[in-house]
Amino acid sequence: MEKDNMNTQHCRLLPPIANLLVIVALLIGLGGLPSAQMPRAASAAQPPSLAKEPLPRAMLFKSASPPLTAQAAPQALSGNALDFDGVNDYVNIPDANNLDLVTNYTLEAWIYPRTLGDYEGIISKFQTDTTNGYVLRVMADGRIDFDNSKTAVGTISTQQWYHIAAVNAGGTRSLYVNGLSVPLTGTPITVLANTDPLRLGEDYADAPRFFDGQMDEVRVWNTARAAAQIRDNMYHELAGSESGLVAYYKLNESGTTSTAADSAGGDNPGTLTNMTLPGAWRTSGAFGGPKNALDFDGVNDYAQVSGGLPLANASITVEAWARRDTMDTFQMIVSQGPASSNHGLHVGFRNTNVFMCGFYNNDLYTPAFIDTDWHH
Ligand SMILES: [Ca+2]
Ligand SMILES: [Ca+2]
Ligand SMILES: [Ca+2]
Ligand SMILES: [Ca+2]
Repeated sequence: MEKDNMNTQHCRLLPPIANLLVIVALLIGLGGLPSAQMPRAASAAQPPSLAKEPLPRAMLFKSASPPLTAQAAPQALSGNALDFDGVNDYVNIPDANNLDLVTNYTLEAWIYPRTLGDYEGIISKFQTDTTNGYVLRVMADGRIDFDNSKTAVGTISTQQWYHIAAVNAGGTRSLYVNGLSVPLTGTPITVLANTDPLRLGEDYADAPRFFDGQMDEVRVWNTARAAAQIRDNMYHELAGSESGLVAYYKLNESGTTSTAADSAGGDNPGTLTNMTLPGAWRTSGAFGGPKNALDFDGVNDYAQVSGGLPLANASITVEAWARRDTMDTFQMIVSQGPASSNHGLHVGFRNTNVFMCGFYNNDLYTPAFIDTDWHH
C-alpha cells in the first residue's frame, strides 16, 4: 500500500448511533470530500494514533433519540397506505378456497395504530361465531393476538409503524415484530376452513372490533415463512409472484378508488367499506421502522471486505451509525492498512472516549463522548 495522503481531514460525529455494539450502515465513498474545515495536523513522531488537535465543538452534533426508533415520516418506497377510522372501516375480501388456510400460513402487515382497543382486527377470517378462521389482532394493552395466542403486554404502542408477521407452522405459532421473534402465550384456536370473508381492519362482524390507524403491505401466504424470509422482505414491495403468496395488498391506490388490488394473482381484490375517500389513502410511513444492525462482541468480531479500498492520495468519506456497549476502550468502526505512519486508516473511539479518524500516527479527534448513545 502506498503512502496514504490526504490534503484535509475532518472527523465529525453527527446525530442519531461495545465492544462496538452495532454498526447500522457503512459507506466509504471516494472523491467526495467537501471543502476544508480543519487543517491537517502536523505529523510528528509520537505514540500511535495520538492526535494533535481536537475538533472545535461546533462541529459536533448529538441527537436525543437513536436512529432505530420507528418513524412516521413518509417513505416513498412503500407508496400509499390505507387509513382505517376505527369506527366502521374495513376492507372486505370474499371467501375463496385459496384463502382457507388451516395448517401452514403466514400473515404479514405494516401497521400504525392510532389508538389500541381489544381484539381490533388487522387480518381476520373469523367473522362469525364458531367459524374459527385465522386472525391477527391488536389489544388495548399493546398485546398482539394471533389465533388467540398473545404476546406480552406492551409489545406495541400507538403512533408508530410496526411490521407484524404471524406464522403457523403445522400448529406451532410464531410472531415477529419488526423482524424479531416475540413469545406467544395461550393455546391457539383450531383454525378451520370456512365461508367467512377475509377482512382487513375488522374482526368478528357479529360484534365488530375495528382497527384504528393505518395499514400497508398486507400479505397472506399459504406457507410458514422462515424468520430470515420475513426479515429479508419486510422493507420492500414484492413482485407478487413469490411462491406461496396467495393475497397481497400493496395499498398503493389513491383518490376515490374503492378497490384494494390483489397483487398476487389479482383473484382476491378487496372492497373498501365505510371508508371516506379520497382521505383514506395516505402517503405511507411503512418501511420506516427499525432496521437490522450488526452486533459486534468487542472480543474478536469483525467483518472484512476483501481487497480493501484504494485510499492513497484519495479523498474519502467514511459514514456509519454506531453505538458502543461500553466506554473507556479502543473501539474501531472502520480500519484498513498496517500500523505504520500515514498508513492504517482508523475511525472509531479511543479509550479516552474521544472519537478519532485519520491515518496511523496522524489523526484527528473530538472531545470525549461520555455516553453509549447512537451516533452517526
Ligand atoms: Ca403501500
Ligand atoms: Ca371457504
Ligand atoms: Ca390472490
Ligand atoms: Ca367510516
